[in-house]
Amino acid sequence: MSRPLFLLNALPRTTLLARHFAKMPTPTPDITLYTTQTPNGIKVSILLEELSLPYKVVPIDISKNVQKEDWFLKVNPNGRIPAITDGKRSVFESGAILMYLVDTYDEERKISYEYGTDEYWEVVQWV
Ligand SMILES: N[C@@H](CCC(=O)N[C@@H](CS)C(=O)NCC(=O)O)C(=O)O
Repeated sequence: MSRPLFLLNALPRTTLLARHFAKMPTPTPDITLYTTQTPNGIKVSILLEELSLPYKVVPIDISKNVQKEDWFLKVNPNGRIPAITDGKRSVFESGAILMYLVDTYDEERKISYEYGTDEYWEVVQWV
């Protein structure tokens, strides 16, 4: 008997959808942003503000190579800002952070699009 592969397409593929189908509540944000005033850093701040998410900021002085210190490499082994922690999870790479935040917290789709739509894939290309 052939496997019903088409069913895989019906599975929820994003965190938001998975939670929706499992009727799980949106997690409470516990976000710390490690950043400085650069375009990559600022774009994460903009998104956090757009989603009205609470967050703490730890300024990282990249002129003093703070981003290469051992404690920071535990947050981002790549040794660059921006990075975030959300509870025990850490996420680095500005594009990955944007995708993580909208997928986890933009339940009302204020600034993101439903998975699989034309708009969703257009955004992914820019990210
Ligand atoms: N592709 C990365 C680039 C990160 C990056 O290059 N960050 C710079 C500041 S914008 C940095 O930390 N520079 C210091 C270094 O590379 O040591 C992202 O989008 O997050």
